Amino acid sequence: MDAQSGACETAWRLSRRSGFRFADKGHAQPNRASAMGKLATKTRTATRLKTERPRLHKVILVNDDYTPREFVVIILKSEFRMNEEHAYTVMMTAHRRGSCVVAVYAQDIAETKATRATDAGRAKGYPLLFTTEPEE
Ligand code: TYC
Repeated sequence: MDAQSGACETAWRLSRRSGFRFADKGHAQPNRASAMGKLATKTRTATRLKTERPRLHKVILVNDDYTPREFVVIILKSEFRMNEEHAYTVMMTAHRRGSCVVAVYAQDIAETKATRATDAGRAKGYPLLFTTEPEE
């Protein structure tokens, strides 16, 4: 890392934490010099750097006619760290309504969990399906 990008990185961190405004432009203004002709003012334009949080992604449980209810509950408990009551409620919501949001995570975690849970069903010969989609 060169000296300039190091300074830029530091400025970025500071501005994220504190909202500190950094002056990035300085212009001498000779037209506003004093009567003495020796003093000049400077205009500083502040730049606030903004970062957006990555969108969270929903993991969605999709109903089917073949996967046993008890198996769905086992997967929800093991892969999504749910207790029995919560897992049963989510399973029954998908059973009755066709699908149910299980949880929201960062995209890579949502996709990994959906794949692992779907694969666990497939390993037993069930068509159990978990999908993901970005939150609004
Ligand atoms: N509908 C399944 C049954 O009656 C149970 C089930 C519920 C399966 C939810 C999948 O996402 C699901 N055996």
